[in-house]
Amino acid sequence: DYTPIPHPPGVPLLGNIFDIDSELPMASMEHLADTCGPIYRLSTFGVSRVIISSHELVDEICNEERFRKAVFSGLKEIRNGIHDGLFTAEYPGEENWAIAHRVLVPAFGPLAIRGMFDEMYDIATQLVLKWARQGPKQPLTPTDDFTRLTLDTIALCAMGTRFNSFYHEDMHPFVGAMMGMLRGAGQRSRRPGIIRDLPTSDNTKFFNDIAVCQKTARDLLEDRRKNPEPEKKDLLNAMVLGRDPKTGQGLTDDSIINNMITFLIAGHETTSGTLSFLFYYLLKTPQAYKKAQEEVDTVLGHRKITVEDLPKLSYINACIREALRLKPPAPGFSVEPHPIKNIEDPVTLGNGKYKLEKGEKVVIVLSKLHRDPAVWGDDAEEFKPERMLDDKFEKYPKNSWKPFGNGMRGCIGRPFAWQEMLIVVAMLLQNFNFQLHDPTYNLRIKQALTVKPKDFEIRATLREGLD
Ligand code: MNH
Repeated sequence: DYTPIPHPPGVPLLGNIFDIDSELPMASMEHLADTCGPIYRLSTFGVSRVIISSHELVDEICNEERFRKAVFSGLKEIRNGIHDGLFTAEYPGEENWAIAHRVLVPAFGPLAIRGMFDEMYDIATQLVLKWARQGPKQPLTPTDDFTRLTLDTIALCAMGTRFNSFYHEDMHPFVGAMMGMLRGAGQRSRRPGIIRDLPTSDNTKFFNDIAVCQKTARDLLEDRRKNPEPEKKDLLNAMVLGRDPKTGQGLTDDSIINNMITFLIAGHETTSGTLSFLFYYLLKTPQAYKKAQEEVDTVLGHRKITVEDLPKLSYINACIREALRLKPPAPGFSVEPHPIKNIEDPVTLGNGKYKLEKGEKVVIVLSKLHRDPAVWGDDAEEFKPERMLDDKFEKYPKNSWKPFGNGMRGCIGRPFAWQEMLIVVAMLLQNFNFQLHDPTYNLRIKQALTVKPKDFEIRATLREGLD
């Protein structure tokens, strides 16, 4: 006997579409968790999935013997553009995932990331200069500028190309096409299947945007092959020159192109969202802001940041972890029963308590997991970086903090993003004093593939005595 999984009633045929705000689907899933509990079922257009949000349940689906990443909804649509690239590959099944994973793991390792310090620093100085020039009265839109920062950084480090986003109001054509592709993927995932196959102008634009991304990436690859730069340690070289230690194979051109675009997609919004949320929380939590700035002043003083400084920024490190806990920019991920290893029939959750229907996927709502009082206590809603200092952080139960996803399909770019964020946060706090443009601003969210603050504006005053 199984316990029934709560299921908001919905309407015939369309199911729960009116329970989900199409602009803010994740917020709807969070609210439904408040009324339905840590596990519930939603169906739309005849497809149902199970939404979970307690640590106990998430811990269960993190078992990679039983579950694997599910590529569906928005991710399935993005697959039209990046196919079996790392982020959207169906694995097991698509062997290109395993080959690219083995080739790229060292390229994203600590040593390789250290080698990218100068390039990350270069882009961060462009942001500092821009804000310095705006002066203290000008409202700044950190979310847009952090997106310029993360795009330019990943483009430079991944493909050795400069978008120079700080020097243009309008986007580089590749960026425009990539954003169009992400927007299109989101829209398409909220429509019934038959509409996706019609030659509507939206669909035509979606596939045009994909073609532009693919063409730009292919040109960059061909350029690198014609003009090799063997001493360059970027991700493109890692993919062009790298050989799979297991099979000896190199990556195919298609796989390189898919992964180049993948890094841009996976690597920019998440990092810029984290930085934006972090500044929001710092500005709303003056004592944490003060500690973070004091740390920068102690570690750096007035001198230029170096790669050796990064491990000393332990409070800022904790601030980033805490921002990722409260507002994970990739607000969820999905799994399904492992097609080979999981031989349960039926598949269950809650230690046999709940039964999944055949083919049902499971969606993890991270912001709820990250507030589970069983792990985080009664002050789970508060921004308290102290709880994320190393000695405490290491003691939280396994699978209670998952902003980077799970297991072998977890984020490969984590050390990259982490270094990039430490550098820019330290440089900004070193050079500026910040305040909210509107002191009464409270966090509002906009959602695409990821979530970001909406209408978040700050002002930046250059600090005395710093050049
Ligand atoms: Mn990243 C996978 C979050 C930065 C490249 N990333 C994931 C997943 C999450 C995630 C969650 C798992 C998604 C899923 O299960 O469907 N990523 C983040 C966050 C940041 C981030 C919160 C920044 C903060 N990611 C980056 C950066 C890059 C990158 C930077 C590239 C330079 N991420 C990836 C890739 C994958 C991924 C590639 C897919 C890994 C795989 O499945 O093999």
